[in-house]
Amino acid sequence: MDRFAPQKGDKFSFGLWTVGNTGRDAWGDPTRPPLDPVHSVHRLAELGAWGVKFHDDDLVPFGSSQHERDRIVREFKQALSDSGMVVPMATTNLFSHPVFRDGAFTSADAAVRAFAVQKTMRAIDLGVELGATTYVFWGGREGAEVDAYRDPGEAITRFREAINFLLGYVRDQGYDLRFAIEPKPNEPRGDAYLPTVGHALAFIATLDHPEMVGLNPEFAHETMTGLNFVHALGQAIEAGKLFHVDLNDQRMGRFDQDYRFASEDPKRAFYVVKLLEASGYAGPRHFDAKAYRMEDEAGVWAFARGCMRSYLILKEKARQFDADGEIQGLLAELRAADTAYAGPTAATGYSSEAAAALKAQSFDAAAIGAIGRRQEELDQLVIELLLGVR
Ligand code: GLT
Ligand code: MN
Ligand code: MN
Repeated sequence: MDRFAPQKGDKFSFGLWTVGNTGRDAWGDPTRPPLDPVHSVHRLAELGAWGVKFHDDDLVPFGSSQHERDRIVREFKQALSDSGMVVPMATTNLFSHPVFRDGAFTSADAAVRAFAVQKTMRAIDLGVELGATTYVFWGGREGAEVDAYRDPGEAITRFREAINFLLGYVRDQGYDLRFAIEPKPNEPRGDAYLPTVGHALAFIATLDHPEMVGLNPEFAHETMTGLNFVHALGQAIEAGKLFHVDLNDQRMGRFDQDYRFASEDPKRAFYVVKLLEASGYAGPRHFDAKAYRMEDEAGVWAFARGCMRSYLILKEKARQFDADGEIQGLLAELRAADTAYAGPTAATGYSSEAAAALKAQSFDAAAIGAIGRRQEELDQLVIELLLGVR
């Protein structure tokens, strides 16, 4: 058996918008026809995926009648039950329609803000009807090119109003649903509000029910501007806020490329997988990526298979890292040196006694921490592991 063949237990998921991406970009028309959601569900299930996600409009085209909506939902539910696929997450398209040209929740126009909240309540109903327990908020059009009119602080206030209102709605309906905010620095806006994991974490703490709201960090979004996604992920995990994750790949300083997972920077992807697997994160391993524009439908499925295989290969590499005697020996030596100090520290928590003891402690600054950090050795071992010679 192929040991890198994905299984349902691996919890891999894709968005309808990812495999269904038609290759349209700012300079060119679609290169592939749209995929029928029912077809995508079946193909993903055959490839070993576990879940499928959607924006309201990916499943039920904007402006559909109630009758149309009901037919689409019925057929989609049938496809889910026939294929054994689940819908762990859903979201709202608040960026495609021209009404959102200058924002949705943060639009300066009160009618647009209200419409965005209404659209989201309906989309939440749809997501919950299909089984979603996580709801993603990516503020696609929440941003600006010009700061002459809207006060950026007021935009945050408006964003908070909308999220608080929607938290109230979810509680009122008795839905089992948590929110996950997805930061992004720019694109399609010149600059987006809530641009990074750190900004979003600070925002969450100001909400009415912060315990219901976490993060959906995306590899490409932190990487675009040169931030370290592994560090962003680590901070989200440490804060207990990793509610969902968008995996893909990306080169720094480019537009949001959304490449196949691990295709550009397998080393950083390795650390992402290693961290996720060690963290106890039990949510979807979601690929928010798309096939290259030059591909046809066969290329789309090759892309989807590639995302999942690379994840599993890197998971195997993470296991090797944990089992490698030389690597673990080196780590143990470093740890032994790092934990040898037994004097007063901040780790005990503050007390006036602890403060007095630490103030009085004598340190030989020339001697402590003076060993080489052996990161050259360690990094080379990781590289050799990844290159397959260990
Ligand atoms: C869009 C965006 C993604 C978001 C999706 C959810 S839509 O493709 O680029 O990062 O996760 O709204
Ligand atoms: Mn992206
Ligand atoms: Mn994303």
